[in-house]
Amino acid sequence: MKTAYLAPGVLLLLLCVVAGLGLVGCGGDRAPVGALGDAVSADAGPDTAADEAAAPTFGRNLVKNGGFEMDTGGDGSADVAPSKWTRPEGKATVVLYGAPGGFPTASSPGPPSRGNNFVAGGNGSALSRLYQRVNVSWAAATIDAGDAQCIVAAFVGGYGSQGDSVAIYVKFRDASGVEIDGGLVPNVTPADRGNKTGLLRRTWKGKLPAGTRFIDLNPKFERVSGQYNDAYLDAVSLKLNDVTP
Ligand SMILES: [Ca+2]
Repeated sequence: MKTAYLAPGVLLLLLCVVAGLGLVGCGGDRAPVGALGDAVSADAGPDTAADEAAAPTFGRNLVKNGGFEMDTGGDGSADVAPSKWTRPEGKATVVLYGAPGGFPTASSPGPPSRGNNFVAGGNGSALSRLYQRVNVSWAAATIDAGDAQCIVAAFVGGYGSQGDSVAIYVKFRDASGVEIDGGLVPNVTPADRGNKTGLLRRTWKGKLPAGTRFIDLNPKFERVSGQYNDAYLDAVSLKLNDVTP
């Protein structure tokens, strides 16, 4: 299921598309970030019921089941929908690290605290999407003052030299649900991974536009080769920081 020829032209096209998309963000940069509570260890752990019940605050991961640990991961062929996410398209599925067939293992490049599971684009799904809406109205005063920084991070990756990849489209919406701006957590190419199976960290950060009340996360898994969509995702986090001068 993992053998197919990836035309170099296809890969180049993908790179161009991603580069182009990067130009339409809302001014946020995608440089590595290390300050402002963006430590890797703080956003890559397994989720718990206590995590979910806690009130949202600045500096805290606001994504539910961002580590995909709420369900029992399958072997990749079994369809396991991730809790707290909807699937507008395709069948992205929860998979165990180390599942047979060449999936990422506990020792592949990936989150330092990866838990048991990640999500793959799924069997027979050329295009898979996940969706989760995060309510940030609790931070309205800081957002409307222009002092709320948003950081979205995830580990994204793929299989060997194959070009299947996932990027996260981020949409900022006002109280009426109207999209007012957006950002992109970029994908990882086979070249980025050194043609090795695994996941690398990608981030997007920027200030939220005044009026933002909801942030939509839309991971998009795109298959380039083979029958199986080997775009991999784990450790999704979204944090707000109060950067009031
Ligand atoms: Ca995980």
